[in-house]
Amino acid sequence: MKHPLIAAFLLIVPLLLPGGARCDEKPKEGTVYRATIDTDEVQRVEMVGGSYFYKPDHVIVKVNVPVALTIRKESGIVPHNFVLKAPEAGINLDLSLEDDPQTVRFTPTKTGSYPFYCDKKFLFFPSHRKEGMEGTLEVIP
Ligand SMILES: [Cu+2]
Repeated sequence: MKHPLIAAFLLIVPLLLPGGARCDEKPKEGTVYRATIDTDEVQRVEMVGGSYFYKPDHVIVKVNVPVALTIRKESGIVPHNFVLKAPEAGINLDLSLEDDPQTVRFTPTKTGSYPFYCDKKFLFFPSHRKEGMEGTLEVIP
């Protein structure tokens, strides 16, 4: 028979699983968003991150046109972030997502496909990125 402490631990672990109750919010398939250039020459993108997704998770923008990315976190206690490291394209983003939207600005200087992801990880569980919290910024001519 199991030690009572182990039994208690096994009971508690599911309660601590990040986002367990919110899995249904994850889109079944990826979503693509193709940015348009506003009259002020800015490409505006809105995004939500949560357990374990970004929506949209495939964003298409034009090269050498400023991007204003407004991103927020789905409600809940699980922390998430947004990491996009593409120094070759002039992009270096690493921000903690908040419930309130925040806007970051950057200008992609090189065409290509660049991954973004959440690098949060809870104890011995797989990283959020491994759980599917990643996407692609596609920079087109
Ligand atoms: Cu995350």
